[in-house]
Amino acid sequence: MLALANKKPIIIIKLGGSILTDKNTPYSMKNKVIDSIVSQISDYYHTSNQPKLIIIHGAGSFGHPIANSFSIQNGLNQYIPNQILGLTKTHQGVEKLNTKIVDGFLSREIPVLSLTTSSVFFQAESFLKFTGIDQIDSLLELGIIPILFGDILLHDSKNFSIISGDRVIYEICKSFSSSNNPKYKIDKIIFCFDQDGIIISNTEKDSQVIQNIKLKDLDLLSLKNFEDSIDVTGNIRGKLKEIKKICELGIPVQLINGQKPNLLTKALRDEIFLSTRID
Ligand code: IP8
Repeated sequence: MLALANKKPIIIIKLGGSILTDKNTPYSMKNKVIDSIVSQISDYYHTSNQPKLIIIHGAGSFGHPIANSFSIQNGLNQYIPNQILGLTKTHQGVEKLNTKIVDGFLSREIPVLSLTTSSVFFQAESFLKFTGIDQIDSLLELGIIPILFGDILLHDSKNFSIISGDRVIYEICKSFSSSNNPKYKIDKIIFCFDQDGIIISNTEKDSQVIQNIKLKDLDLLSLKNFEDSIDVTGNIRGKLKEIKKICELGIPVQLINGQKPNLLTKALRDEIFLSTRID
């Protein structure tokens, strides 16, 4: 087996739905932000072949409002009219956002390929099955950036729910951290969202970005409330739950404002700027 030092580094980038879309207006893209993010990643890809990248994006207004209107996150409910059609429309919404992102990279000559999350994840009775790690491995070996996304999740016994992009990241990290995966190690995860980092509020009026925090102190934070948009995977609190699990694997996490120009480039190059680092 390769020693840890010989493993090739990977950075995972999460593109939050809040930066790609206007979460409160169904099916609305933030084209300027998408272009900026795609061009920063493309420049990085052209100028550095290490670390390798994996991209995961959220659903934003292409997934959350429709999922919520058919209560997809809560599973099969025979009293909700057309719920099964809503399930398929939820998936197709996220596919549309995915196509926009993939097309952006291809038009800049960057080889990316999306793996449909609902085809490589399946909820078995007592555990979540993930069958995509060999495909991700092959894509990375070929110099292709794999892209996955938050999606619907099929269950056994005729049911379904939603899987968030954050959970997808955790499962990929878990697979790469296991001893069966000798080739790669995840260096860090960059979460791009619409705030400068985790914002804590000391008082009603006074709030600040917390810049460095240890995993063990995460639960002590008094978070500023941002529960203002429809989010079937739990807003910042839901995300922090998955982030905590990722940090428990020993992988550092950085939360950055993906709407501000060039911050993703800075994060990829490990430059210092206002953001939250958790380790
Ligand atoms: O935006 C949610 O993924 P997230 C996926 O990463 C759907 O939380 C379909 C709502």
